[in-house]
Amino acid sequence: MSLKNISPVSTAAWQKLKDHYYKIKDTHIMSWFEDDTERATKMTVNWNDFLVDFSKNRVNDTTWQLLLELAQELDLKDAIDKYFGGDIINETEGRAVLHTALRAAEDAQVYVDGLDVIPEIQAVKEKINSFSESIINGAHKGFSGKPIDTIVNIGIGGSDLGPAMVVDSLSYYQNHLKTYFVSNVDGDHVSEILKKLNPETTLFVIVSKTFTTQETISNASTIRSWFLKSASQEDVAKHFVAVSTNIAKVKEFGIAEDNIFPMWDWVGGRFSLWSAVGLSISLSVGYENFDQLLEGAREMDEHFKDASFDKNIPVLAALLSVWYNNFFGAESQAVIPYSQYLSQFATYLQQGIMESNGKGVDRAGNPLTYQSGTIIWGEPGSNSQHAFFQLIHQGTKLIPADFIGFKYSLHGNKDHHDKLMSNFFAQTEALLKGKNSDEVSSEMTGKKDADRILPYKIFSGNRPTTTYLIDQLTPKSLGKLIAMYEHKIFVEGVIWNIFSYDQFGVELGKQLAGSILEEFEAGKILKSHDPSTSQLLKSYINS
Ligand code: G6Q
Repeated sequence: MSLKNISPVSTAAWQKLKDHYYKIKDTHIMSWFEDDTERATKMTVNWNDFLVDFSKNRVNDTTWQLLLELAQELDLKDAIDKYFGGDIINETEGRAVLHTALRAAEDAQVYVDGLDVIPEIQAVKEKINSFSESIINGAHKGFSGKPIDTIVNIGIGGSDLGPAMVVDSLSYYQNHLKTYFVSNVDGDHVSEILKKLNPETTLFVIVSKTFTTQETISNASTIRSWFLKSASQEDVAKHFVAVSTNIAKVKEFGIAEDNIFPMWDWVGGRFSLWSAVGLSISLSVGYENFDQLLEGAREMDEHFKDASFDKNIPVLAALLSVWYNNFFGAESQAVIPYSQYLSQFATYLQQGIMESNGKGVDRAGNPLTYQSGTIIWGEPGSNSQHAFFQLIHQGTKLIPADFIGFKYSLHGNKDHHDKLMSNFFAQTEALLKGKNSDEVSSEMTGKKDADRILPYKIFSGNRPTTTYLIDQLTPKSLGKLIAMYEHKIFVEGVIWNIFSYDQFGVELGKQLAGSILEEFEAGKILKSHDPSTSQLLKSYINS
């Protein structure tokens, strides 16, 4: 069954939220803390090794109650059942959305078209396990008899961002293999990586669900030609494997069936790192750690499915996001991990969040009359404090931010970790409380130009943050965190009454690029273009 089609703006809760917004829009969060000494504990969810503190947000008890009413009126519960149950909720592409099945328990049953998909998932996992083991322990040899020491993932979008982010985030757990990612069709990208490689000891993992993606096939072909300069066609089997649903195309490329790791059309690219798309993760950190990542995601799936909405982390996070997006008119949200390991986390989330919910038509086919989507951005702290934090603290825009930090560092340098975490806590406190003119003027007493400078030194505060305090960055906790954002995306899509799992918005540019490439091949302009593009194409063709 498909998702229900209910416009959020037609609900009673939406109207109540509008009225409520006008009542509380200027209230300072600090005044709510003063009125309610229990606020911090009441608005915190302690779950597993996660402490999620929502209390530094521009919400009071009534806001939460109305947001939860909105979720009820839109029948979020029914949507969650359909999501996990394998219903065709990706209606515009006629597919189920079952990345959750990839991390379901071995004895679970998940049906697609009447077929339980868990046994096939388990079979692919076993293949990932044994293949990873043979590469890591050196049993698998390259064409000259040497063990593999380098992995290159060739893919783009969902076939690159997830594995690249996880491998980087888990680099503490990385084994002796070196891992590179080639994605951009920019030939300089692949050339720079090739400079570092020895064909005798490198394994190439071509990841493409469709196996028709221009960037990936171009990079894979360039790499295969480079490889064949030192090796023969039979050696390809020892050095190239593929992850795809398109077995025929992979074979046509010259990869043996044994070297293909299947995936399924019910796994969306941007949610596919849990499938064989994550092969480079398993190779880099070992299958056990890959399995722990999946286990963490499964625990978050269970929390999302089972916890009541008022204690449900992804539900609360999504409701807050809607609150800021649709009532406060916030355009963007920042994600600031206080861990250098998570430096690619916001980039990864950009695809998941913006490709899923950057939609302008509702589930009835009508243009939206309200905002959807959120612009996501961020960089690790403390670096970002010295970069864009000024705008968050004193700029004119409202930027709700997620702060993600860990109680224990991985290398155990307590001195550094305390410094890092003191910044982590200080920033959210500063964003909350700000600094008023009395505080500034007492600090500036007797200083030259004190009166003139005073307004520039005031911080209004009341800038919302949610704190995710997690015990430690492990494969399991990372799995939980990624799955949390996946479910947040889902809930937001349900509320906005949109289809989150297609991505037609990336098609038009691809089509036009194809026809422009034909013009380059012909050496002249063949089609009609707008005047600006014509001028630019002429300049390029004549260069
Ligand atoms: C993600 C998108 C997109 C996709 C890439 C790569 O949800 O579908 O980013 O992952 O375009 O596609 P292939 O895996 O088919 O090469």
